[in-house]
Amino acid sequence: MADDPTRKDIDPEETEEWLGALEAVIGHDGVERARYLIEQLSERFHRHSGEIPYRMTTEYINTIPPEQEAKRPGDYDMERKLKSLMRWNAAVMVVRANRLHSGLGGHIGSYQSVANLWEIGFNNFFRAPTEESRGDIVFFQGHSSPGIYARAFLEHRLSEEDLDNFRREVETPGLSSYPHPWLMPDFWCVPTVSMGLGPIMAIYQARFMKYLHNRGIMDTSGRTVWAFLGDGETDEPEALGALSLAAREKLDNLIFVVNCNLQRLDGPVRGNGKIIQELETEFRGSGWHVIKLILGRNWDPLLAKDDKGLLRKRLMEVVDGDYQTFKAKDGAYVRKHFFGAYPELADMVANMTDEEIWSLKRGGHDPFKVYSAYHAAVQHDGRPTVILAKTVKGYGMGEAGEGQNIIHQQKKMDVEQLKHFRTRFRVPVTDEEIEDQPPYHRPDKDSEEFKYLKSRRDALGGWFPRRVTDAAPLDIPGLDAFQLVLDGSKGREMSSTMAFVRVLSALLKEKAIKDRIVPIVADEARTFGMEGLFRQLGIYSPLGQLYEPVDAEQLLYYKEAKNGQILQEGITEAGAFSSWAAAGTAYANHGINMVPFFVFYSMFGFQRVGDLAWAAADLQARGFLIGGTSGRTTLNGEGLQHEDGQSHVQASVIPNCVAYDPTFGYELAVIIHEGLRRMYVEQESVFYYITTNNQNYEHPALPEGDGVHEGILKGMYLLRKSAGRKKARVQLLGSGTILLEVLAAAELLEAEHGVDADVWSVTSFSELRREGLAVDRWNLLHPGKERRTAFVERQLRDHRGPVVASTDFVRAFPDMIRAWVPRRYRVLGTDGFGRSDTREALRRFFEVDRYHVVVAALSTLAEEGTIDAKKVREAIEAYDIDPERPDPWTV
Ligand SMILES: Cc1ncc(C[n+]2csc(CCOP(=O)(O)OP(=O)(O)O)c2C)c(N)n1
Ligand SMILES: [Mg+2]
Repeated sequence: MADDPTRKDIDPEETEEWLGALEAVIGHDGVERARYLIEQLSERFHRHSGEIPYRMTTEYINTIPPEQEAKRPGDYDMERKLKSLMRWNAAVMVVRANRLHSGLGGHIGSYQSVANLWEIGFNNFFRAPTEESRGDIVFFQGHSSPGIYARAFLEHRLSEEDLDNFRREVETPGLSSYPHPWLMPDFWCVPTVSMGLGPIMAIYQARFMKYLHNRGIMDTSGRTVWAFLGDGETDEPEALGALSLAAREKLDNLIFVVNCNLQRLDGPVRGNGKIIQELETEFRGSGWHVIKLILGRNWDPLLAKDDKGLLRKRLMEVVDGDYQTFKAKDGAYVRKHFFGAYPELADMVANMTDEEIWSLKRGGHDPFKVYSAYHAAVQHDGRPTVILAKTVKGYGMGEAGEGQNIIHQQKKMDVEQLKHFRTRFRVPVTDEEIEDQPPYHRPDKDSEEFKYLKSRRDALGGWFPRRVTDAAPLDIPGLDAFQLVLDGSKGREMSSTMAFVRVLSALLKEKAIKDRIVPIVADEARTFGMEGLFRQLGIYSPLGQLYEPVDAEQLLYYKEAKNGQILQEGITEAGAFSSWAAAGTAYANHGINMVPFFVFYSMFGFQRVGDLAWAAADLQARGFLIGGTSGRTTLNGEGLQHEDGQSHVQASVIPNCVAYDPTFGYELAVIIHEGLRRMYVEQESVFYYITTNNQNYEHPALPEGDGVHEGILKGMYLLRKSAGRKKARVQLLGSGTILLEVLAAAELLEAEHGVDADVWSVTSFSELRREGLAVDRWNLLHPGKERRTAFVERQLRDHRGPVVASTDFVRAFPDMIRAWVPRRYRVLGTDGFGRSDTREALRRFFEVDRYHVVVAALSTLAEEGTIDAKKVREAIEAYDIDPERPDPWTV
């Protein structure tokens, strides 16, 4: 209870007796016996009080006692020298960038706090990909990237020019601000910096590696996922939200290192408390192995002298806000305000100089302590480990910001500050050089420094990080593998989700590819009719199935298996998405192509975990995202929070996301087949988002005829050509289930209104838009050359009449192609809040049912002068439409 000064020891003699007895047991029978006795005591206490007699936290000192520390290999002086050069070059790089162009940004202070934590990893632990193994995956705290570049510079992987092009990526092959595989595809393996996403992706990556192993796809034993995160970052729900999965699945291939510099951007993380103690509770409560690394080795002699526990008490009672202030002051201040709180403590340091007091290090800055913590973490079996390492933000920067609240955004250092920093880290550059333009410093390739750096890395497989993409392409089946779907449902009604399940089932029968498929669900498999796969493929569980499933008697029982293929994530879209991203980047991180299909409730996709989708795009993840239950009026009973009418707009802004809103099974089959070809044969870094729905209807066979296949992929094709020769003719466009309303509207127009209607199935407004934009841009930049025509225009130009498009998404979706529609264009969509009712009622409410399509077509024809406005009025009346009702998006 040392962290609660209000608890008084009312009988110290009795306390001493108990403690003495404990010491005796440990000395005589060992710690396991002592643990047994304490547990017995604890249970007895619980029986009497209903409470547990302890807290989740331990003392505010290192978890690993000095006598249990592993000895650190390597050349201490050399490593310190190299680290100092990295500190210097990283700082100079940001300073130079901002001298040239203030506003480019960059961070200096964070790397200074994490440098030692990373260097111990680089010199002793992080394994690079080799022929034998793909090595470790490290999620580096993103805004400390200058330190990684500074290291790559010393490694002669980057040049001075590269460093000068930090954050300048447009005209030059510069260095990206943060780890972005998209921008530096041979370097960064995983993106970080949208805080919280690194940690959750690291957990699911470690889990995916176990999955690959347990399924017998590849041996991933001995490989580790490291995630470095900030203490401020741990406030993001994603950062700590999946901790229990890591413990439950015994991810001993996972190590978190939280860089506890006690500060975030604006100020202290927990000024009035202790972030390390708080995190200790969180992680321990979630079942992790916790290693606190608070004090450097020069505290050890003081702690050894602390027989009354006063120093421990003091360490515990000081809050983080004060610890931060201590580091922003000096040794005299620490003597007075830390040790001076108790005369005994003041005596303890009486013979130390202020400098010696000042140099009492925090654990994260002590290479010996960090090595021993990592060593213990790597050795630990059966559980993930977190290292809570206490550091100083802006370490060594002195007046330039060390421990100051402004340090996070410090991008500049003046000449005097740089000189101080140079001297502090003994960097061989002169005052004159600094005054002129602070120079980088790099020992050349035959220096002892370079040789040392290289030898340490050679022992760990080579330079790091390094992204390698040498996975063999997959042997994908021909389109006829999906013949069952291509032939249509033959009178049977089914949803497009069901058609998708048929496509997936067909793929799971293909020998060459079936093992590579990774079906992922977040507790909605039954919603999508996928429960049949439970038994067929098994649900992955590292424990197998330890119980008799309640439905064991049934054919399709809930089967969990160690080699199960389905990732059933439970209700965590963020987790499922992270699994999808891990599987979708196996081609780079594991050297093997995997084909993930994450099938989810469309509303809880892009808008729920949109930032993860963006990160996956940066990661160059490949795979399929299936937004089931899509369409604002198609999922009708679930109401406002469930009915997705916008995911296609959200998907459309991700540059390498290829999105489709198909209606029929054959469209889906053609799209998925092409996706497989592009992603796994051509190995393009795109991913597919396909919406499916839960409305049952008949699916026709793939129409014969030119251009259908191409049109499906490009985004539109003529589905129904009117044979009529009337004066009034319209072109009706539709997607998803609303295409069915459009087809019905075409019938009504011909039968009741004397208008011929051609109907187009638009599988992708967003792909059509992309093609149109490219054509536009070409035309803009090639004046005088023969003008190119967009696909939309080419498709529509020989078909007479105004154009009306209707979808189950907001109007912004069909509006995407407005620029290339060669005639009057009207769009119908589902702008507004969803609500529950029948599909008919909802479509009427949002004005996307067949009657509104008819009225929109007639109205557009009237505007063009082809028919009389009276005809529109009559239709409005005949269909009982209230022209005075408020706009649906306002109610
Ligand atoms: C989701 C998100 N929100 C905000 C930011 C902006 N940001 C970058 S670093 C930072 C502070 C980080 O503090 P901490 O995690 O403690 O890391 P430190 O720099 O102290 O090591 C913030 C707010 C971000 N990158 N991502
Ligand atoms: Mg911090």
